[in-house]
Amino acid sequence: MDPTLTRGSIAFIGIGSNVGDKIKNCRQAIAEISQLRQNRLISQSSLYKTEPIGYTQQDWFINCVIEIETTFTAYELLHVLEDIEISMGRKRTFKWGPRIIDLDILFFNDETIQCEGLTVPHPEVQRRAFVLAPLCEIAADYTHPLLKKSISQLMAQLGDGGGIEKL
Ligand code: PH2
Ligand code: MG
Ligand code: MG
Repeated sequence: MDPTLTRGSIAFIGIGSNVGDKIKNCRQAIAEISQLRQNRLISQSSLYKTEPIGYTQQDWFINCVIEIETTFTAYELLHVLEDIEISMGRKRTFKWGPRIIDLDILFFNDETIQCEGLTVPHPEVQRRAFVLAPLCEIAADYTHPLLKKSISQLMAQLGDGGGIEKL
């Protein structure tokens, strides 16, 4: 078989930053993910300025979502994303606290994975306008493998997408 025809997996990655030069951090993360020969950037949403969710006593975020084709497994991709977070200076503080860069696997093909350190689909997707709005731009018709609803249906279901602004 011609190896150039073998296809990898499709992954959607949520990107967020609320420390330092947030836009630059998101762009750098996208560049670093795309530069790996195992990955190919397929599409990229707009950047959004978003209000902090969960722990609200922190600065606003820049968020976006990308779609990649990858020959990494979900676990390999998780570790690659963690390495990029660390190389960009991310320090572990507390759950939902401020971060230079946060790289979350949202979906991996239509797989469901539940193990130490990795839950796919990301369990918060359907509750977060800062994920659904950018996803809607690049994958409105993708069906959530557990909820069996499209991204646009989940967005409509969430209702008020308040607290987010497309840049
Ligand atoms: N990430 C969190 C917690 N809260 N709020 C916004 N607006 N954007 C985020 O990326 C975000 C958040 C934990 O990952
Ligand atoms: Mg996150
Ligand atoms: Mg994370």
